[in-house]
Amino acid sequence: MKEETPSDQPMPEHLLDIELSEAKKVAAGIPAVVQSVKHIIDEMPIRRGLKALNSLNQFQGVDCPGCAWPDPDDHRNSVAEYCENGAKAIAEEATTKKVSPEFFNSHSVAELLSWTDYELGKAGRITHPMYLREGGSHYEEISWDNAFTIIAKHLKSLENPNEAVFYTSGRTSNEAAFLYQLFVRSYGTNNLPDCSNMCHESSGVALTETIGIGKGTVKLEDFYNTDLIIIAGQNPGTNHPRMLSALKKAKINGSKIIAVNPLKEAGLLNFSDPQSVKGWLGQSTHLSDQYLQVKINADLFLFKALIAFLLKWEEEKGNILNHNFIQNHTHGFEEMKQNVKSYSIEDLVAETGLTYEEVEAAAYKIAQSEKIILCWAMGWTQHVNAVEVIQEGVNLLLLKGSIGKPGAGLCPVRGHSNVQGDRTMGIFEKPTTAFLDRLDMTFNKKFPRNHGYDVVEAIQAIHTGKAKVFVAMGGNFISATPDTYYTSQALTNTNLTVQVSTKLNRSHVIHGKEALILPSLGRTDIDIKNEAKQFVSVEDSMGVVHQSNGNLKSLSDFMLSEPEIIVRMAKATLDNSGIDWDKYLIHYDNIRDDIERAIPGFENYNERVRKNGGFYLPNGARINEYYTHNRKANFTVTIPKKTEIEEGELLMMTIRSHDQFNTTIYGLNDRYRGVQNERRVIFMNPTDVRDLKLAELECVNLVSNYDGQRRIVHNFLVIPYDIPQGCTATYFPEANPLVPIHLTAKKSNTPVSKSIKIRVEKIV
Ligand SMILES: Nc1nc2c(c(=O)[nH]1)N[C@H]1C(S)=C(S)[C@@H](COP(=O)(O)OP(=O)(O)OC[C@H]3O[C@@H](n4cnc5c(=O)[nH]c(N)nc54)[C@H](O)[C@@H]3O)O[C@H]1N2
Ligand SMILES: Nc1nc2c(c(=O)[nH]1)N[C@H]1C(S)=C(S)[C@@H](COP(=O)(O)OP(=O)(O)OC[C@H]3O[C@@H](n4cnc5c(=O)[nH]c(N)nc54)[C@H](O)[C@@H]3O)O[C@H]1N2
Ligand SMILES: [Mo]
Repeated sequence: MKEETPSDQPMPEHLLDIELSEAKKVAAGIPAVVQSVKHIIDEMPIRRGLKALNSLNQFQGVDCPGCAWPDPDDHRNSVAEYCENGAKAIAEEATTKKVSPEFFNSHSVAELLSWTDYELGKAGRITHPMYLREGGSHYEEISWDNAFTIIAKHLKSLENPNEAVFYTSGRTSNEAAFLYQLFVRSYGTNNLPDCSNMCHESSGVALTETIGIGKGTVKLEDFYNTDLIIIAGQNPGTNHPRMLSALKKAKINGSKIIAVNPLKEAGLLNFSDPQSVKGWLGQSTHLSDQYLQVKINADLFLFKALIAFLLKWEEEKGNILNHNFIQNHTHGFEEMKQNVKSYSIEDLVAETGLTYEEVEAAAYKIAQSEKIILCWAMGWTQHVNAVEVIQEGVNLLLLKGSIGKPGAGLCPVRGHSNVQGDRTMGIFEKPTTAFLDRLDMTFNKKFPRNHGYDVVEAIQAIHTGKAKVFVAMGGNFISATPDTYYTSQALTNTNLTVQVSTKLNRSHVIHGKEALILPSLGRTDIDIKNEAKQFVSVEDSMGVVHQSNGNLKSLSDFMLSEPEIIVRMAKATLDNSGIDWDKYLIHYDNIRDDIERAIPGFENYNERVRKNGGFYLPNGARINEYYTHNRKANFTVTIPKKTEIEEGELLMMTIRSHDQFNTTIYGLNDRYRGVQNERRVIFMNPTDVRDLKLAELECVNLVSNYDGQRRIVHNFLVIPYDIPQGCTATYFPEANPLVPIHLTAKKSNTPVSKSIKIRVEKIV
């Protein structure tokens, strides 16, 4: 067996300041308002905070960088069209704390490496471009021109453009994303991995195969006119809090809700609306009518069982399935039916950790509903069989004809605020021929055809020396990716790492031989070009494209907008691209004009994006047009497999606490789950705690063991918790070193961050 991997995050000293309390049963309410205000005043003068918050999600305001949940089409609250975690996202970005050249002067890279992600992020906004020379101990200030010269020198010196990798995180605007892919493809590669590869890639693959579009099919208004909402593998109370307002409205209009989750998440139980008088009085709306506390990654068994009930009742009494829809719009019904019937319901249910009666009751609610919305997020996308799980969900909706009509449909709830838009703009390592053909026509060029690396392939390519330069448009690659030790070995091998960033993070201190940090304006910052205020645009989780207008003066004159950084990088690197890069910085309308020419659905972009609320992109499945190979919505035959667990092993999911945005740690509390002051924790079933002879708050090491490689993280505190036996939860990114690089979802290659086999080791 290979030796242990020294890949832990630095160990905080405060480990034993932890406080536990009862897990909450109601989300939001007054505590959410209090927290919003607290996070803002910790970071900036209150006037600046109010200015940012008051414009958040308003028609001509800032699009919240918090998540991709859509804004209401019709009505916006004139105050507070945002949530607690939106306020935290604003506090984080609009902070007046500065990471200046003096900061880097007084803290060496080696010292910063000993800071936790939380401490790094809290240092403030990066104000100047910084350069770390080969062998250097400190980042030094550098001019923008010199920074671009260094990038160009490295990119031009590669033997082959495929030796460079260009990552994107999901906050990048449509305008910046379009320019970025244009630059990268003009340079000569499709190496455009993005955070989607670790996020909803499985949804994109599953949906493209079955309904011909890699996006969801619902609009927000569908929530207000539906019979049943199923929310599986998603924690909206923390990660999409504004969804709770939509759920509340759905409930008032008579919809039922079924939650499918190993944890009893507060935001799926009850919602106390801080924007209503009742909420202020402490009254709340009960959300889930049924809570299926399923075992980790047993959803495929569960959904097969639900379908088996529907098929059984259809045979017994009829009137359960939508035969018209199945006949007119789908393909593969008989095969799917025969497959499901080959399993016994009892056997399927036995794998879920639920009782027969519970599953039957859920199936009954489904049978009775004509309009169903299915929502899911990372609890479904980050398993080996993620694509199949989602496709089984699609099967269920197809049986009920719950796609392509109002009040029903598929709703993969996206993460980053513009992750969906970035894909639409061509941030994709596997672009379609249709996309490239149209890009060729628009620019009268021939762009490269061979597919590039996704996130996992990129890490492997860098590790083996096939890729040598790494550029990131936002994000925090080292903390977001799996197998932290392996990935850090890879990154430190590169000739150059370039991070376009707003805040300091671990990817700045785990770097290539040379490294650049390029500070960019964020969503909240005013962006002026040619004396005119510019806006950018984004696409939300439901395919609405709309503007985002920053309204705060930036902290430093040395930050550049992402479009400007990309244009200047392109001009420094490309000798004869034949593209008029300068025009894009005269006015961003010029970028949008080229997007309109290159990408379908953006007709009259500049005009339509200026309308309040923006515009919807075309979505075939929403109107029963399926752009699949057979022009039908396709049923899928899936084969559920049990995760083989050995004696003493437990299954671990890595999840988000209430005080973080991905790798950005806002604070050390997870209020709804009743954990204060600590993130190095493992939630365990009390019986497992007892069987393993552990005690509450005992400090343990966590070990995973794949292919003879022992991976370990140290010093986690045990929290007995209401979670099914055999299942555990830790926070992302602290547990990422345990996720092996090669353990990825079939077809989507997404790291399996939600079902890792681990052992809990006592510290002796
Ligand atoms: N405040 C805040 N907002 C965010 C983010 C953030 O970090 N903070 N991140 C953004 C991003 S990029 C994304 S992708 C989304 C993520 O949003 P979520 O997907 O809600 O995020 P996770 O915390 O990963 O939660 C996964 C949920 O799935 C459940 N789960 C895990 N495994 C399984 C399983 O096998 N079956 C079932 N049924 N459930 C399971 C977990 O218990 C948890 O409730 O949120 C976005 N919004
Ligand atoms: N174990 C485990 N791993 C996971 C997950 C999990 O659930 N479990 N979730 C995965 C998911 S769903 C995702 S989406 C990824 C997230 O992966 P990433 O998107 O790479 O990570 P973030 O933490 O969102 O990136 C935060 C950094 O982005 C920069 N930033 C913020 N705003 C801007 C901006 O406007 N412009 C620029 N240029 N930079 C900006 C800041 O410097 C900040 O430090 O992580 C994945 N990793
Ligand atoms: Mo995500």
